[in-house]
Amino acid sequence: MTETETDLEPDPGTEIPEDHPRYASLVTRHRIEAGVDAGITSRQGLIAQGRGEAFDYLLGERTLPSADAAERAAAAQLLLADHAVISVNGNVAALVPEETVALADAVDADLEVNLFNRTAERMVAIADHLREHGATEVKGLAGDGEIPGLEHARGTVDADGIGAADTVVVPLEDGDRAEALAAAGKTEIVIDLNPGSRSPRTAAIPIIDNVIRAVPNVTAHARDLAGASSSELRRVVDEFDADEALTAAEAAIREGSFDGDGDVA
Ligand code: PTJ
Repeated sequence: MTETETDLEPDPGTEIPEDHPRYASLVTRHRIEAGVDAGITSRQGLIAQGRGEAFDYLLGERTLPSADAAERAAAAQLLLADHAVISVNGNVAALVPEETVALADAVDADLEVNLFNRTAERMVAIADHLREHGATEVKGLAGDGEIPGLEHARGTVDADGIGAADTVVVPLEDGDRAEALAAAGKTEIVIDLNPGSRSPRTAAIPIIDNVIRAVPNVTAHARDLAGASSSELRRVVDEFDADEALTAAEAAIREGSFDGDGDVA
């Protein structure tokens, strides 16, 4: 790590023992907390993480088969796209910077910082953070485009990034923006733990999974599908049923049991 590099790992002495039953959840919390301290994540990001965590708990903190199918369809859609962009906000940057850069490389997508609570300082801090984790080009700072139908700062995008994209990955997206992006004709891939949220319900491909598990799994599927023909990729996308995936996630949440594998502590 360089001197300027942002370290979001636990400080020595506050490390979480790997055999703790809630290890993954506690590491995630720490990363978000450190993201706030580093000026990457907004304080609202802490609340968003808490909300997501509650859904993840009810899902058993696992990738459902329906989410895995969505992740494969997302990989196929990204490989089919003419111009794919992965939107990065303060939570995604704190939780999965390296994994997001790896996904962009695997599917030849652009990375664009796009914030709900946009400040110049956070835009720059996130772009730097992604570069420190291997990104060569990060869009978002030009801010010379608009998503039609949104008030100024929330609609600001790069004209040659999200503005020109045919496919966008929007993890943890706000419902208004997800609807506006869909209305602008983008094929949307949303990652969100809440199957009832407007964003995944708007998406062509809703991924109901923790971004920590989802991003590397989309990359793994993309690597697996790298040699597939366009028609094979199209078939993977067409066979995916968004409504079915949302229903399966909701059923897992409503019908889950605390006695199962996702035991509680
Ligand atoms: O960095 P910014 O300014 O762009 O702000 C980002 C947040 C996430 C704070 C902003 O977009 C926001 O306020 O989002 P919401 O409306 O709170 O929605 C966040 C959604 O993400 C909720 O539906 C959560 O369940 C979900 N979520 C939270 N953590 C995760 C998650 N989904 C997947 N993985 C997570 N780790």
